[in-house]
Amino acid sequence: MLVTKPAEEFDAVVIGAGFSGIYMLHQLRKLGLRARLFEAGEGVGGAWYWNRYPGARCDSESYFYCFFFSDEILQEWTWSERFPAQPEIERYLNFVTDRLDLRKDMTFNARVTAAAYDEDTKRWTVETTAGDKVTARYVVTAIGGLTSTATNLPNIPGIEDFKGEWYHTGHWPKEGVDFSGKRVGVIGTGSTGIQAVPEIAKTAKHLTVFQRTPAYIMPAKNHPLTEEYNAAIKANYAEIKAKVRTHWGGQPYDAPPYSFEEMDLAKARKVQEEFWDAGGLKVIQAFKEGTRVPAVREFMEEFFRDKVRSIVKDPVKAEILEPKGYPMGAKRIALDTNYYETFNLPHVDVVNVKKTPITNFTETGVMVGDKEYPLDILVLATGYDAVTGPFRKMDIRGRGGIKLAERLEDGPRAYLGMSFAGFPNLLAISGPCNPALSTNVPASIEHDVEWITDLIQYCEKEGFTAVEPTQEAEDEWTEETQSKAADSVFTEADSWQFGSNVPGKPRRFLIWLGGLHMFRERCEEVTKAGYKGFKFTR
Ligand code: NA7
Repeated sequence: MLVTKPAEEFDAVVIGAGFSGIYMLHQLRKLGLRARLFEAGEGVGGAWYWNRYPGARCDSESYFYCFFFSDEILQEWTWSERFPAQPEIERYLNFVTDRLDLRKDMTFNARVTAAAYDEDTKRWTVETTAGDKVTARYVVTAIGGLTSTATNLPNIPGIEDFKGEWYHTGHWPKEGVDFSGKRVGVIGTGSTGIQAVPEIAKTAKHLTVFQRTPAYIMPAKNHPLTEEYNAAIKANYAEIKAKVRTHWGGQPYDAPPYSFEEMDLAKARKVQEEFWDAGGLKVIQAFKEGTRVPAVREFMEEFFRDKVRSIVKDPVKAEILEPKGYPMGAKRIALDTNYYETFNLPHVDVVNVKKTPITNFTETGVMVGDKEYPLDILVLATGYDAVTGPFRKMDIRGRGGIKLAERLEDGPRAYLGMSFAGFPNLLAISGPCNPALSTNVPASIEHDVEWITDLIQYCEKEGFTAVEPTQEAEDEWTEETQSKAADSVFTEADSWQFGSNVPGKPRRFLIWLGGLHMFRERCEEVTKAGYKGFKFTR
C-alpha cells in the first residue's frame, strides 16, 4: 500500500535527474531556493540511466557532450573514448552530482505522477509514486524528450502471447540480458537498433533484424583518447565553449571547408572519402552548400549506398540495407560501429518488413506475412512517443484545472519551448517546440537551465508570485515551429520528430528548427524586452 508522506513545502520542485535536472537543481540552490528533485530511477542519469542496452553510446563526441558551466568540472573529468558509452556517461553524471553535493536534495525511486496549480495559494502540489505530496512555487520539468516513461511499443498484435523474453531498449534490465545460444530478433533500425545489433550478434546463436526503413548511417570511428589529446582539449576549453555557443547544433565544429560546386565529381568523392574516414557527425559536413542543396544531398546519398554495397557481401542483404526511399536528413542519421559488417556474419539476417509487414507475434516468434521467425528473445528498438509523450504521461493541471495532457493532444505547443499558457511557474527544459533534440543536447540544456534560472531570479527580485506566457505568444511560437519544419527536408519522411511513429499522434513537428545559436538570440531578445510574451502576477 502506498503510504503518503507528510506534506513538505519547497520553493521549487525539479522533475528528473538527467543532465537537465542535475544542473537545474544546482542553479536553484545557487539562487538560495529550497528545492527538491524527484527521479523515477534508482540513480541519476535520465536517458543515460535507463538506456543500458548493449552498445548504448553517444553520437556526440565526449569532449563537448558535457557541462560547460564549470571550468573545474571540465578540468577534473577525463573522458576515455571519442564517443562515450552509457556506463561512462552515467559515471560522469554521478561525478557531477557528487561534486556539486546535490544528492541530498534528490529523491530517487519516485516518479512524479501529478502536479496541480492552486490559484489561491499560488503553489503547485506535486505527487509521486513513492507517496510524496509536496508543494512548491515553481515546478521545472527536466524530463527529456525521448524517455523511458514514454516508450513506443509497436502496434503489432500478440506481444502478450510471446512466451520468450522481450525488452524495450529504453527499459533495459540493470543486470543485463544473456543472449548466448539464443535466437534473437531485433525490431527497429534507428540509432538504437544500429548500436545494439553488432553487440547482440557477438553472443547470440542467431540474430534476425526486422527493418522497416533503412537508415543513413555514418561510421563513428570511435577510439580511446590519449593523454596528449585530453590535455590539448582541456587546454582549449575556452575556445571550444565559444564555438559550442555560436554553432547551429551546439557543436564546436568549423564551417564546412569545401565547395561542392567548384569541384568535379572525382574530387568531391575523394573529399567525401576523407570525411568518411574521419567518422562521426562531421561525415556530412564536407561541403559549404550543405545537404539542403539537392545535388549535394543526392551525391552523398549515392556515396552512402555505395558504401553499403562495398561492405555487405551478400547482395540481397545489401539491397535491403541500402538507404533509400526518402532523402537523407529526413530522418535522424545514425552513427555505427560495425553495423554493416555484422551482416556478413552467417548467423545474422535482415528482413525487409516494409515490403512484407510484421503481422503479429506468436507464442514462439514473429510472423512476417505467412512466415514465422522463431525467437527466444525479442528486442524492441522501436523508439519513443517523443517530446509530448513524457508530458502527457503526467497529470499536470494549471489554472482552472486545465490539463496539460489535453493541451498537447493536438500536437506540441509551448512558448520558447519552455513555458505553457495557463500553467504559471511551470517551466520546461527542452520542452515541446524547443531546439534541443536537433542539437548536441547538453548544450541546449545548459542554455535552457540558465535562461530559466534568470527568469526565476527576476521573479524573486521583483516580487512576482507567478509568471506564464500569454496565449498569443504561445500560439505564435507554436506556429513558427511548424512553419520552420514545413521548409525542411523532414516533410519528406515519417519520423518521430513529426510524431508519425506513434499511431494516432498528430503529424506536427516537435522541434524548433532554427538552430541553437538563433534560439539563444531569440531568448535573449525576449529577456531584453522585459520578458516579452510573458505576463507576471504579484
Ligand atoms: P527511432 O529512431 O524512433 O527508431 C525506431 C525504429 O523502430 C525505426 O527503425 C522504426 O522504423 C522501427 N519501428 C517502429 N515501429 C515499428 C513497427 N511496428 N514495425 C517495424 N519497425 C518499427 O528510435 P531509436 O530508439 O532508435 O532512436 C531514438 C532517438 O534516440 C534517436 O533519434 C536519437 O536522438 C536518440 P521506421 O523508421 O519508423 O520505419
